Amino acid sequence: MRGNKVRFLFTLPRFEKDTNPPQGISYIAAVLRNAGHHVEILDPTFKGFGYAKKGLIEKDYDVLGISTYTKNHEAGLLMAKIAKEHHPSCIVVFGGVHPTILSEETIKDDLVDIVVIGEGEETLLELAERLEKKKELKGVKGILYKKNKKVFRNPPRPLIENLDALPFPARDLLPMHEYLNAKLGRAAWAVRQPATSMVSSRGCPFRCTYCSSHLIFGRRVRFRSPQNIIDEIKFLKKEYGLKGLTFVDDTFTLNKKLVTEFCGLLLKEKIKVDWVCNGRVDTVSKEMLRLMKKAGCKVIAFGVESGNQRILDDILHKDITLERVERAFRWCREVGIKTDAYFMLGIPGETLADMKQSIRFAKKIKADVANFAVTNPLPKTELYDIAKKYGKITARRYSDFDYMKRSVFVSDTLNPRLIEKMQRQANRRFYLNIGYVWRQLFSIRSLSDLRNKFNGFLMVLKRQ
Ligand code: B12
Ligand code: SF4
Repeated sequence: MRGNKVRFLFTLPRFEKDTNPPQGISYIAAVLRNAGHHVEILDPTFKGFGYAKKGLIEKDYDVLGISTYTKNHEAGLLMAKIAKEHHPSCIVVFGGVHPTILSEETIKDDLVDIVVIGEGEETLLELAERLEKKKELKGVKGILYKKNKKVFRNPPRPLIENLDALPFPARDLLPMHEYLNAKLGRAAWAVRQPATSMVSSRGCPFRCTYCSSHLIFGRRVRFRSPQNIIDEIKFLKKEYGLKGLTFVDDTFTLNKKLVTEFCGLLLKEKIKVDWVCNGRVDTVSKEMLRLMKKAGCKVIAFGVESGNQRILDDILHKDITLERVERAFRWCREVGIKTDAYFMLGIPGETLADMKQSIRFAKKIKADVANFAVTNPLPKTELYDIAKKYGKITARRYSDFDYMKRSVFVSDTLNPRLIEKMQRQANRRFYLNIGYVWRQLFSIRSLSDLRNKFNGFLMVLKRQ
């Protein structure tokens, strides 16, 4: 502590390049800073573990906030260990998806002092005020904490109603120049750089069994106003010369009225930005897609997940039909928006034939890019329980839940080797076929198209 000021340091256990700045801790940092608190972010995304370790040892902080998913939770605990060894009196706070869904287990760890459940902005603000005034944590909504080694669970905190009231994320505390020009993901093949990401809503009303999103933000969706999003885009253009933007919302296309208003504002104010977003095939119309295209939308990523209607209905509760998928992809092609299709392989209940059907379907809908993830039923999702009915989850540690790399599910019809083999085969069949290559070459309109295609091609090679 300096005077009575508590110094906060936020971090995340991510040690490899990425295009998406950590929005969660950046929002919290902005809120704390606006209220006059001292905040820093240690983001090791581009510099790796050695940089994180050095920062944890050398920096001055009283409270360390660590954000974790399931996959990187153990790495987060390792960071907490380093911090406690060198700053024994620091308070370690865990937040994010994993601590939220497994809060009781997370707080039991000796390295963890406080767990924040769900959205962190208001909770951290209240926590900061209590800590500065050396008050008790009793009554701070949305936390579990320890006192004399005993765990206390406070009542839950209601979700933030007005997202427009939040400040923009504290991007200035992040290595933004690295993020803005990281030639990765959609920023590499779909939009011009400098590029970054943004969140325009929180929550998703759908019930896909494999998804953890509602566990953080609930099923009721809260939207930022189109004007508030436009203000952030203008700010990013002024500050960083932004040319490309990814909306990381669960389903950007959910509210037709707001999307229409947002596109209208982009066009009215002549704001030139390439943007990409996530959509659901049942939330788009051709008219809406046409307007989105006019307003700068380059790519929509759709979760298709399976080419088998039974799997979509009975296992994933995806509530979409294969006809609607085909139609949405066709509409995108017709209006000139590129498509990014997400598939899951090795879904509990699937057979080899079902996986092959998904690969064929990916080719049939003529997506511009397809991602084939291995299915990892995540803890506390419905799919986790469904998976146990069909077979066995073999994960020994949380880091095994990495759905780009490893399968953790075995059944009579599936095993990790087969699923991983099918993932490689899916990438080969989808990308390395004459129809696909021809379509892609035929769609080159400019030098930047050619550069983006080349970057995309390198990404595919890396996956093999
Ligand atoms: C954008 C995104 C990504 C981006 C960027 C992630 C990032 N670091 O920002 C990319 C593409 C890189 C990504 C990767 C992965 N992701 Co992701 N991702 C998302 C997505 C769509 C939005 C995240 C976001 O920015 N939300 C907006 C911000 C404001 O919310 P937030 O981060 O949750 O933060 C709030 C609270 O959680 C809390 N909070 C967060 N951190 C902290 C820390 C402290 C100390 C406190 C107090 C509070 C707190 O307060 C924040 C503000 O209210 C979510 C879905 C979703 N709806 O959240 C999935 C999601 C988080 N991802 C998920 C997964 C599984 C992954 C991967 C592990 C997938 C994989 N490859 O296996 C990888 C992880 C890679 C890695 N090493 O980091 C799962 C997590 C489920 C789980 N149980 O782990 C989610 C929930 C989607 C799903 N499938 O259900 N992801
Ligand atoms: S639509 Fe996307 S975010 Fe919503 S429940 Fe399904 S997978 Fe999760």
